[in-house]
Amino acid sequence: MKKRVFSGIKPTGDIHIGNYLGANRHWAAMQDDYDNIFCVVDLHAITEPQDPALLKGRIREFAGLLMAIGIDPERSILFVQSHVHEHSELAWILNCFIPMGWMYRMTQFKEKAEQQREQVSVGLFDYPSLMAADILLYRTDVVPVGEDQKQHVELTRDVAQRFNNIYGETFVLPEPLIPDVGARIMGLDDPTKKMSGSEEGAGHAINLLDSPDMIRSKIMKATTDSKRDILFDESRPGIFNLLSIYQTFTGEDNKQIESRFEGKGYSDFKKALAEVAIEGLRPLQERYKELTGEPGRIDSILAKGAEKARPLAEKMLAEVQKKVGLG
Ligand code: ATP
Ligand code: LTN
Repeated sequence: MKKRVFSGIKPTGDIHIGNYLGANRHWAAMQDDYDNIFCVVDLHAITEPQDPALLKGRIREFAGLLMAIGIDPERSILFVQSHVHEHSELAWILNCFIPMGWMYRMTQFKEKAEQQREQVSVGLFDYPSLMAADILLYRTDVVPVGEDQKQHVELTRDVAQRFNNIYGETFVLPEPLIPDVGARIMGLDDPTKKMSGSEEGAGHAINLLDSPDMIRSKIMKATTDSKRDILFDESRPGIFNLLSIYQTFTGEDNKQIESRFEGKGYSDFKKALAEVAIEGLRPLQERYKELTGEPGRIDSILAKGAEKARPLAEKMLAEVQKKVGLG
């Protein structure tokens, strides 16, 4: 029996190379080794204000992009979170087993709450409980995510363990799986901040559907420093980030890359990086165009995905309800 993988992506902003290099590309590459479930987490998206028409379009766009990256609906279940209502129901039950103190420690909430101040919703605070429900509903062993989600997977383990201690073996304890390189791609305009779909600045992120000219322009304007050498030096976050992006696209090691650019300037390196990124994204952009050319194709794949996910989720939720004494 293969181990179960579950991961999710929130349909907000645009999918950027941080998502792709840190998470989605690994999901596609590991499909044959695991029993996979991938989810477009629209209920997580509404923890922050969304335009309804835009959100609806993005859910489809994100699903299409995941397929273009290589998620194969024949080999993996791909569905939309809100199509399987058991996610919300299990999240409520888990809410009642998560101490407030654990939630207060979540750094992603602290960062977002600081930006949003009094606009911040209870849903955003409770986000990790819904994420725990996503993972625990499917007896997940492995959760491939970027570095920023590690704390949420750890909280999921903790609540699973707590529930199991009270009611006996119920949930599988999941492990996060974090890539060695690319786990934390930083913003091009500010390499001290994680590249994020919620940042507004035009030069912040390279999006998966960006044209070659957009990619060139964003990379040429990326923030570096006043030094010259092109070295993997973590104390120089701008050039370090660009080198990491180069490395994740090419798969070459540090030494190979450093020697290729020895004696060259930042501008030469940036030009080379832009071409590597353009070529790296071209195949998936072409596949995306093909997929969206057929009306209804993505919707029908998502409907089938939900049909496959639903019986698994129903079974787990029924077991939990019974143990807790509901109904
Ligand atoms: P936001 O910053 O708006 O909350 P996001 O851009 O981080 O959203 P998510 O949907 O939260 O996007 O993330 C999807 C996946 O991509 C997660 O596994 C996450 O860890 C990973 N990821 C997101 N940003 C990066 C990044 N800058 N570097 C590496 N991985 C990332
Ligand atoms: N919180 C995650 C998205 C997400 C997720 C999940 C990832 C929601 N549910 C379950 C893995 C497993 C994020 O912001 N990237």
